[in-house]
Amino acid sequence: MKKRIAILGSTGSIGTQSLEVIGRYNDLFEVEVLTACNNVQLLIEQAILFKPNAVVIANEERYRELAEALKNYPVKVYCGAAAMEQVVRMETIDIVLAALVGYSGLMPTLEAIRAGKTIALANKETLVVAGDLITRLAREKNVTIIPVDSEHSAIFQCLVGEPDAIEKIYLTASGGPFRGKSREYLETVTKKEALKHPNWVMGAKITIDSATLMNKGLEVIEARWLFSLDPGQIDVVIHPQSVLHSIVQFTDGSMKAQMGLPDMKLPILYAFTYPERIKSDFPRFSFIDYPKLSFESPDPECFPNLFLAYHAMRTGGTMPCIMNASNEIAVDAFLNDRIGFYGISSVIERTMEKIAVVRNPGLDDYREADREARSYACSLLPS
Ligand code: MN3
Repeated sequence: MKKRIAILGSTGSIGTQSLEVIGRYNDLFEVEVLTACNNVQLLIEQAILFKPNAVVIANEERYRELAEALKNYPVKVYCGAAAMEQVVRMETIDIVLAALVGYSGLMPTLEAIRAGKTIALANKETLVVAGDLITRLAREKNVTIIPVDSEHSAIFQCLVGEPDAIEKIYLTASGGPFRGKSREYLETVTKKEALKHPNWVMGAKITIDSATLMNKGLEVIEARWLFSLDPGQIDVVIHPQSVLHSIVQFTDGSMKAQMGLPDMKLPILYAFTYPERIKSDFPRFSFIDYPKLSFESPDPECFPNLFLAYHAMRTGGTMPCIMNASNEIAVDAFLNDRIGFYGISSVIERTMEKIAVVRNPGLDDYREADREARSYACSLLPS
């Protein structure tokens, strides 16, 4: 039986790469649902090519265009945020790939878990915002969350067969385009420079997060929930070659790392085939091409966002949600040339200082924290 996959965010970077994987191994997988926010043209092309059962466009204004283009195909067409949350419950879905960007991934992922679907998780913000709630619900519903983020896929793969003897984990970080640069230099960098990632091709939001190291901060919090770790068990090491995707150190001091070429199609394929591995024809790693692997500590002076994320994680409650919301606002402002590189950290820090943290939050507390943090972060932006 083919595994039937719903892709939330099919027109983004992870979405398109996962469709490449599905297309290449179409004897194993088929597309059941595709959803996108705005990119109606690409969604139409994908729907015609992959013949899903249903498609959803989140932006309701694009519905007519989508429905018109697909009227002669046997594809159900829906629109709006509510449809996104409903469509994941379809009987015929085996795996939901959560590849939306930011906070918007939370509700559909939550619904998919409620419906008992296996989750391939590429949307790290879902766990950053509401990790305790999400992981608790997943345990209750006996739902497996398979990480697609390359570092977490690495840890997940290292833990196969021995999940319980973790002493600590090391998440590797490429360091982004500004590794080794001075604070002075970073004061004046532009979005154009920030959008040039050395190793990974990704969407704009995550690429800026990689440049500020907030991406690694989000991943630290993501790892905490995925692998039930204490904050002190998670370390970050800069590894510019992006070949060791992350490392587990076990209680006896032994370490396991997962390695490979930096290509998201690998963790995507693993998430789709788990618990099995299949033969792939992806390019193979050559040691000779990488004669030197190097490691450094992250620089707290230059990249305060990573340390803000540790602070948010240790504070707990709604603080990571507040941090995430203000980061989304700040990154968007940076991408629109409204603030500079360190304006991002400043907006986040000031929002984290201002908004009151709720301990033991429920879903409504997270929603409220997100709303409040966004509104306050916006008020800090130059008009
Ligand atoms: Mn990653």
